[in-house]
Amino acid sequence: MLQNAYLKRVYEDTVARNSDQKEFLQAVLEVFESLEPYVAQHPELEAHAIMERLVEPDRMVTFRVTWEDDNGKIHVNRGYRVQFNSAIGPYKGGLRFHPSVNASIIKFLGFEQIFKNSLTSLPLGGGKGGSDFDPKGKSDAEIMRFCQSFMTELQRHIGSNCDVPAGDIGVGGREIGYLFGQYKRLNNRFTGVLTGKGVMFGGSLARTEATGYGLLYFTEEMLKCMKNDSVAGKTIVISGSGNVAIYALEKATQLGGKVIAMSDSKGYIVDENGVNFQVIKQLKEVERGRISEYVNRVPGSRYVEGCRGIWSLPCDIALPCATQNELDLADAELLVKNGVMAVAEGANMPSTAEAVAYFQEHNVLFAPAKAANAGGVATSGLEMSQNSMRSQWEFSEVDEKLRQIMINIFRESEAAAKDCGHEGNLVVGANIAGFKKVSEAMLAEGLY
Ligand code: NDP
Ligand code: 2IT
Repeated sequence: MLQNAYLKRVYEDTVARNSDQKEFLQAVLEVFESLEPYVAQHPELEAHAIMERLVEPDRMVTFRVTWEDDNGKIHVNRGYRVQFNSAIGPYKGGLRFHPSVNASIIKFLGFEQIFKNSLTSLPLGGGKGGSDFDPKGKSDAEIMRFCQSFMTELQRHIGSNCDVPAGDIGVGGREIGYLFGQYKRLNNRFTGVLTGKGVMFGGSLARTEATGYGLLYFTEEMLKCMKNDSVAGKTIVISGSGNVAIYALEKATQLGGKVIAMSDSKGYIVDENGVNFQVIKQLKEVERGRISEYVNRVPGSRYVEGCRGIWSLPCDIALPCATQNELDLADAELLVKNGVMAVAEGANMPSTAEAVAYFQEHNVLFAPAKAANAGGVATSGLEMSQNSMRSQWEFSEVDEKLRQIMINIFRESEAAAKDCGHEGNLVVGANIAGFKKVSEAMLAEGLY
């Protein structure tokens, strides 16, 4: 629990004002706990009510999204955009389309995005959005009509120097294309208002791969600096099989690791020979099918119903890449019992607070989401730069910038942890390093 009186007071007030938003409160508490040593040394933060201002978004819009399915039936969903903090740059963060989306989920994601974006060292503020729309089983035409309706409202709130959305769960290249088309149609402006665009209309090469690749660049650096080791030869388990998981699989394999299992929301597959990247990519990215189908294409692999069981598999490295709170204390205990040496979060807040504490108590290297999955938004930042310059960098150029950014994030997080007496604690380090720049900018910019 919080020791610092100022942080405690602001946290209690945040609970009282957002009592039904458990994911948001979970994200706030984690950041506040990390900031205790820093806040104790910086009384100006309390004098300027920095923490009170940080937990209250600049603004949050919710709106009705009406769309018609292929049978002419009309549906209504709820859309969201939270513009959390713009101290260091335009609001930036993905859009999530998933039935579980609500105000708490959007606010936890938007809050985390503030610090993650700061860690990238690029000028990006924090935002997030989405809808409780379920893309599963919808035709391309239905997805297009939903995206058009969603953007018809969202477009009045965003802009290339104001707020730049991108993808997240349920929003990939197809959705970004439809959203971009509608933005352009309504505004008659070809600008970098979204990232993750197709490479033929302003998208950056390597953005699709960036989050998964970045996760592995971070993991490789963490293993090198903290254990004098590497990904090569390690047995790896990855949860999820979406955008982040697919490219984590590819890079992990390229670095010499062996990924033995992956999942979707229904179950997981085990392939002791190493999961085949081409098969997973075809199955999940192209066909949008179920992961259970993998066993019909790869002899010797097996499918297990239910996604949680994936953490019972012995592995050296665990990469949760599906969704929030997918790895709890019981899972952490199993992983530690089976000898896991490193956990790096590809998803946002995939480990519960109890699981994180358990890993740290048992000397498992732990790479928190804000730092480890920042490669996606960092490359979005690189896409914005390319759009502003009206140019396009080579794949290898973007990939190398991404790798350097991930190495820097690791080093800054490690150094910040050491500086405040928490050597080796990358949760504390990442939160402090991300917070420092944002709070200094807020102080410099005056009250609002
Ligand atoms: P995708 O929609 O491409 O894939 C999501 C994957 O997670 C799918 O395999 C999906 O299974 C599974 N999943 C989603 N929700 C649940 C759930 N409630 N329970 C179990 N499994 C679930 O999303 P992304 O790969 O883009 O995102 C994955 C995570 O990474 C999210 O936490 C996201 O916020 C985070 N992230 C994404 C970034 C990006 O650039 N895309 C950047 C940084 C973080 P199924 O197919 O069955 O639904
Ligand atoms: O969680 C994330 O960082 C993302 N979904 C990517 C956001 C972005 O703007 O690229």
